[in-house]
Amino acid sequence: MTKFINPGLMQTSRRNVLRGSVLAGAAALTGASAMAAPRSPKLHKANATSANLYKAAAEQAAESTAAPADLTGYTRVRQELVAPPFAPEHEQVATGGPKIVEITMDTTERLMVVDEDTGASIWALTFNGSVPGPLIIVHEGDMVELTLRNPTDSMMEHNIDFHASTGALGGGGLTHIFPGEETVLRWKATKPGCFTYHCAPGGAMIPYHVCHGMNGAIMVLPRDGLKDKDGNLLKYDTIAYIGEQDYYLPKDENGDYRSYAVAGEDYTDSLDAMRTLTPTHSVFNGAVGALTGENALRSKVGETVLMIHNQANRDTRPHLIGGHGDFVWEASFSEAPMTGMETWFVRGGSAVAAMYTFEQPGVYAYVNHNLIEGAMLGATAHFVVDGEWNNNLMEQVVAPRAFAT
Ligand SMILES: [Cu+2]
Repeated sequence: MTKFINPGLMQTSRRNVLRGSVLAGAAALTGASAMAAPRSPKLHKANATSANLYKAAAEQAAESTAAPADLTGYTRVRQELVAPPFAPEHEQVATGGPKIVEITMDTTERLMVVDEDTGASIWALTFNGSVPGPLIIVHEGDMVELTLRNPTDSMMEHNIDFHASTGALGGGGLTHIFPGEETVLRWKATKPGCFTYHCAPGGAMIPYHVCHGMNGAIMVLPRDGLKDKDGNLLKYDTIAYIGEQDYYLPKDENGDYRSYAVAGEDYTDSLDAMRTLTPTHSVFNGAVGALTGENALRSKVGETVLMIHNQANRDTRPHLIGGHGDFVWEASFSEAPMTGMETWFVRGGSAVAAMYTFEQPGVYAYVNHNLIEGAMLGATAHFVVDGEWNNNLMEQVVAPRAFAT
């Protein structure tokens, strides 16, 4: 049997030499000059074991004598990924046989404003330039075939760990790419449900990348669609894809948010902020206000929305103020959904689907119902819903007035 994880017996290769330089260069980063070297991010000693584990997992591919994958009966399709909060074109009930779903993602590093009011910003580490990364949708039994590219102007090494996949640290051990490199990973979607994916380069770089936005979700639908507890088909009209992101942004001695010239320059400061376990921001879709006001989600009475909520790092508890989770899948789509939920739970490192049919017009706030995080740290979205008001469900019988004394 092949031993996949064996940090002590790594063969020398070009890639090992490159990764070895990462470990050997474990001196503190002190500024932009240190980042000029493309592989300068350091890993603390305590994280070396974790880093080695990720490196060693990559070796199983080269040394494997396993039989090639049987792709008989599969047809190839390409899925064009789109930016959140939108979903790629897809079928809710699969037609035809299993597919090899080809997707492409770039590990883009970009400066993003987190909160215009305070000037808080971050050199976000992203999949395809957005926080969260794009939503991927396949069916159980399909193959996901990802081409992952690291742009030549990147500062950092990246990879991807799919929680929906099986083996090699979720693919994390097989997808390490340096700036200017690409890799292709194919894996079979055997577990139906919503799942997180995230970058996981090893050691402290794992939370550093995840807390800089490098995460997203994949939905693996049952081939015959979503079902209620009696097996009846449940269809949605639209998807609202919401990624909740906790940021730990460094501040200066005056309490102002620091700014940095290049991605990775904040590494040491960020780790200090992350050690507090107290986020400075917890936002939906990358920034305060990304899904409120002009950016609000739109719907109408009678429309059924599937809200997909991803949180790669931290527990959260979505609540739709004025509405409900008619059907909520906190775990597998193979299980009957919970019904009539007021608030549902997203375990850190997972994604959850909640289905709701709007019955009243108006503005709904969709929040993390830790209300400190919802109202003060940014975790709020709005649905603006058009339609006719139903007085049978709610009516203001007496408008606010002074009461008689
Ligand atoms: Cu990364």
